[in-house]
Amino acid sequence: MAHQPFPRGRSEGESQALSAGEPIAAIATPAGRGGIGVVRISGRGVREMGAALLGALPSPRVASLRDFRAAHGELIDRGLAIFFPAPHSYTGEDVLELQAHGGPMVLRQLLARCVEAGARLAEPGEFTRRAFLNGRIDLAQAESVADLIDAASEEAARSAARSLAGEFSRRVHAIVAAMTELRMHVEACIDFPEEEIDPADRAALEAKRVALAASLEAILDEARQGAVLREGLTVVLAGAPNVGKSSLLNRLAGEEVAIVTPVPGTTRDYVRATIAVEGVPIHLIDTAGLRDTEDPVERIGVERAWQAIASAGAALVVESAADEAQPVDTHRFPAGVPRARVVNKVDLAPGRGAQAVGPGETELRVSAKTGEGIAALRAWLLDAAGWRPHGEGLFMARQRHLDALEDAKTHLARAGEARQAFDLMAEELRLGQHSLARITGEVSADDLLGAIFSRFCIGK
Ligand SMILES: Nc1nc2c(ncn2[C@@H]2O[C@H](COP(=O)(O)OP(=O)(O)OP(=O)(O)O)[C@@H](O)[C@H]2O)c(=O)[nH]1
Ligand SMILES: [Mg+2]
Repeated sequence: MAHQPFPRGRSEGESQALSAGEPIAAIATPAGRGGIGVVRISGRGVREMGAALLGALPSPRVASLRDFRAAHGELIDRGLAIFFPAPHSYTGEDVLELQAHGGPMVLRQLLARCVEAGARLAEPGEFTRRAFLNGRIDLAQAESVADLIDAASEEAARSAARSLAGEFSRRVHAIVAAMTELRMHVEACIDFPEEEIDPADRAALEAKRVALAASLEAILDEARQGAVLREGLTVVLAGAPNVGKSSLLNRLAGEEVAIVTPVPGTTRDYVRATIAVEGVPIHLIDTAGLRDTEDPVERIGVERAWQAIASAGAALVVESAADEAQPVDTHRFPAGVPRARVVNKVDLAPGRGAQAVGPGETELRVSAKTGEGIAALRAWLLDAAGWRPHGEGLFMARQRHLDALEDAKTHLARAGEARQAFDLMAEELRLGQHSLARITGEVSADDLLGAIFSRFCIGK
């Protein structure tokens, strides 16, 4: 776990909760049976509870084999107990971890024993929330705990781990420091009449501002890429019946997700599958073939297909090289959404289907049957997601972080426009700093914290 590199997180109304340090307990391992299961307690009175449960409190940070006993002395289990005295613990409070056998009954009894001894059940994310409130980690790091747990690909896990280690926060802090310096420089100018300010000084100020804007843009770019890794892209497969949309979905997913038959109108509902392309989650939606039909069920399917098209982040407009062209009304596709013409079944008609490609339109020739062209299709999907291959790791950023960085960028640009009005410039810089401070949680509102931590799992 990271040391304490940053000022401690604070928010109005939180200070009581912090000083209270009510003891909380939770099963920290997932539900179900496993080799081991962990019950964790944190807060006031942990020492006494530990002594009652274990006979005596183990030495700090030493894994000690102990009997875990019920109130009346009966044995619940035998396992390892580790005591982490405050402030050197996950939450910054006294923490006791009990590693028992991972059976639901054992863990439930242990948890009940902790509650009986005075702890209350922890809310989702409450341990991590305390870690934040006690300054063990900042808000961006706390969020990356959840991201690391939820990571769906190695790349996502790596970037979450980097954020958790504080790399993202350090970069944000470096920018805040540069902004503070610039602001001091600007404020020093406020008291002088315009004509007394040395033009060289004025140029130095502008150079600093431009350099700052560049580093802000760089971190924003990395954060955007991190967000791609986290959110991915939703892509709809659309086109006339029987062109091979479902076959393409199955080919991309590597398994038979959707039903494929030679009968036009096979797919009537949407079928979803999420694939990872270089770690980027691509959420594919296969839809009913677009055509006018009397069949009431298929009709609903076609309506749903149009809904999926309207909300997707990118579209693959599939047609068949082997069949008569069945044009799809691409005017009904939302403008500005990346779109590719995918000519499928090229194994049947290698030469056919090639058409003049309009500006900004991509044509991909593929075969769901043989796999031809699928690599290029995957590459197109990555590109549409906004992904660029990176040598270095990224930060696992959330929309909240991107918004704050964008805000800071806007204020910095406005500071540039303020030109000689130094007081306006200083104010914009102050607002920019404030936006950045929201990322690490140095200024944060209670409702924001509630929104962030409530999405955690219990015991974290
Ligand atoms: N030879 C060849 N046949 C294909 C290819 N892709 C799909 N097919 C065949 O085309 C037929 C229709 O495929 P589907 O994947 O069900 O087509 P669809 O676009 O999902 O059709 P609907 O759900 O009815 O809209 C099936 O018989 C597939 O086996 C391909 O690349 N090559
Ligand atoms: Mg289908």
